Amino acid sequence: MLLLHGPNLNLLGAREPEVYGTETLADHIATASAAAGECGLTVEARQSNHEGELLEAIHGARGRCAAIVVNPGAFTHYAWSLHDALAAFDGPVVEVHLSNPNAREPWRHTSVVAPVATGTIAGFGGLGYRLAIEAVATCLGADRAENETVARPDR
Ligand code: CA2
Repeated sequence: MLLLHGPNLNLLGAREPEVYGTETLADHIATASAAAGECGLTVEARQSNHEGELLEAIHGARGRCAAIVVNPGAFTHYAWSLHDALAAFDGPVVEVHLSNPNAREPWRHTSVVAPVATGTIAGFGGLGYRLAIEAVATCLGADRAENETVARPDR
């Protein structure tokens, strides 16, 4: 699965710890990778400050990655190109935010990613990544069970 981070999240741990915590991006990737390992999944982590690079990463995940966990940073609130790219991805998409954008400035209350995400986890800090991986694993497990039922309808 693809774990994607947007702009400025490479600076985590360096500033605004009261909002985003003291953990670094590497810490969150380690949390997600450990949780994924427990579920038999592997994590491919990418971060970019450039919208086009995030789009390329999403396109590159098509047909190759089972799911996407994405914290789009401030692109969450206006990058419709991310919305369109994620809409073209065939698999669970979990939107993660360290803070709770709905409890912050009004401009953070809109997510253009949320309408194309399977679900959103926000406000739980680094725990959100573990919760996101558990959600992905559950979604993928449910898909697998459904396919088995279709493939073997007599069982
Ligand atoms: O809460 C989140 O995870 C956000 O996606 C973080 C974004 C923010 O624009 C979203 O509204 C919510 C910003 C990340 C910026 O991170 C920094 C970390 C350290 C220093 C400066 C910025």
